Amino acid sequence: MELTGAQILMTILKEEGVDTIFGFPGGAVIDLYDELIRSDLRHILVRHEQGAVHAADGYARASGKVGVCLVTSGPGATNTVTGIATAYMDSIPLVIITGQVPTQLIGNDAFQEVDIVGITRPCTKHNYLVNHVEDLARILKEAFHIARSGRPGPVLVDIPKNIGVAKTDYQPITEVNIKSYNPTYHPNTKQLKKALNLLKAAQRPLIFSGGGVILSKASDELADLAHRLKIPVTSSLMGLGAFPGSDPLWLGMLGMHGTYRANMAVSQCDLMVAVGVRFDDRVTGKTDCFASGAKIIHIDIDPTSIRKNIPVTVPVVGDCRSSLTELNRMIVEEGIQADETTRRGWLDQIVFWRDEHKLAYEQKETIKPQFVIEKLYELTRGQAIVTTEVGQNQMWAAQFYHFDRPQQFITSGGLGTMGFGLPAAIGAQVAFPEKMVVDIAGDGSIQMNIQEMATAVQYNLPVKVVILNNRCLGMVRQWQELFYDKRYAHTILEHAPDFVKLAEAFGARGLRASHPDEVEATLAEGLETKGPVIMEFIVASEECVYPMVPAGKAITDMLLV
Ligand SMILES: Cc1ncc(C[n+]2csc(CCOP(=O)(O)OP(=O)(O)O)c2C)c(N)n1
Repeated sequence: MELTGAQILMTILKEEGVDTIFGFPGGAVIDLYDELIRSDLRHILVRHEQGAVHAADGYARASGKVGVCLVTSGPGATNTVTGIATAYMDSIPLVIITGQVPTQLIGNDAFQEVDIVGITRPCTKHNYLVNHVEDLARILKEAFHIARSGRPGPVLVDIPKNIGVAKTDYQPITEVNIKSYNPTYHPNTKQLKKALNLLKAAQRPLIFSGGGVILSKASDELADLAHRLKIPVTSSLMGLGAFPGSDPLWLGMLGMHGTYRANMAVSQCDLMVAVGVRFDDRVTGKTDCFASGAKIIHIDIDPTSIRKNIPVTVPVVGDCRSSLTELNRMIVEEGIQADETTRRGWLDQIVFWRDEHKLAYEQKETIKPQFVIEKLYELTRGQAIVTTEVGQNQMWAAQFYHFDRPQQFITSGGLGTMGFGLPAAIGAQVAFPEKMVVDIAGDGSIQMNIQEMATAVQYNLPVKVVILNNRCLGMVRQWQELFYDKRYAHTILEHAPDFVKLAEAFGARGLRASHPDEVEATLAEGLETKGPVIMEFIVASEECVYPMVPAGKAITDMLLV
């Protein structure tokens, strides 16, 4: 069958199960868009290409599917870079289609020409420039395969304008085989046996789970391991929700803003089972001191993440879910159980740490941001999909909203991208139109992609934005307060828009609370409103996130309130 490049693109998007794409048109993709309106694919027209990538990313994180976006060449393509890097750092499966100038003009400094393949090489899992229409189908199939398999990630496909209109014979491709790319899903049994022996001998074991557990849908298997052997669980920011926040074995997040008990447990455990993590510096602090008395089992599908930052006793290369399933099977087969007395001692120690330093704040006359999040948790009964911006708002969301299920907490962990939360919330809401989706935001971050309120209103996506307005770039201000003798170099936002009027100008609802006794009613009203809403809370500007481990210090060197 003879098809144009644009028709091949639409055909393959449908074959790959894509129902929605996020994008913004331009000259180089006008032919692709012309074909798109003739297809039954849903297109969400964002207001900035960065928003398109974050929305596709939020859609992918919430649904577990590959997120797709379509943008034009030149500035359209460069505007996607932050979004691509964000997804790359958090291993999120995306396919980004960029338009390119016609093949005969490439290298000519043609209008809106940019070498997006060169620019994104270090922040994509893979990328392609399509030189011949005959290659397009194979490349697109490979792009989806690479994005979603192994350790997922963003893949960019750059399509020159003439390729969109060129015709070729199209034959469906049923199987993708890439010689040099074969991720290891099934773990080595010998390694698992070694891991099992360590588990048998451990007296103070600890599970450290990460984003890989969510990506491989291994939450049930993780809970099975934890419950079977009564092992307490901590996680990275990216792993929140993989293990229920309401489970008695849950310790909270570890690391720079981790709980006291989680960080103490890391320093005192004798075995760490690390699953789907990459030992980021925000987690480990000073690496020499991290779990220094423990043997470490590290399960991960990406062999390059093993022993990258932390020495490991038993590496297990494999998909988290397959590896945990197999490990649990071996535990049952060998009848391994935790020794009651030693385990009780370990769990009692953790309760002692919990009581020694709880996450705490004092709600006095100004609204405390933590109070807003606690109330949000109560009013949404812990069921909302929560996205965040970056900074204190993100850390308080991680600490005070307790996530019980995977894919419920959507945040830019690795890159820490301000402006992520609103478009990501839009993407999550597109994936789940009936669910409550809330972006917990700072007044700084929200201004980075606020234009996407227009997208939310246009498509009637009822996202709720909770702005914790502290009138400053709070997290940087916190570092200046604690480590730079209170020299607040350009972190005070002396002018801000009226967020209520701004919401209204976009055609959304705007609400504001300035006193603690207005918080609950404002949240209730905002959450009950049918369409998109911005709720602004005027919060204490000098509040800091605690515990805090100063950068480069051991994670037991916590500043506490
Ligand atoms: C795009 C981008 N620019 C700069 C930073 C550095 N940064 C990290 S947190 C932060 C402050 C964020 O302020 P705000 O959104 O108001 O949140 P708050 O910390 O006050 O909750 C800044 C500037 C960043 N993470 N991302």
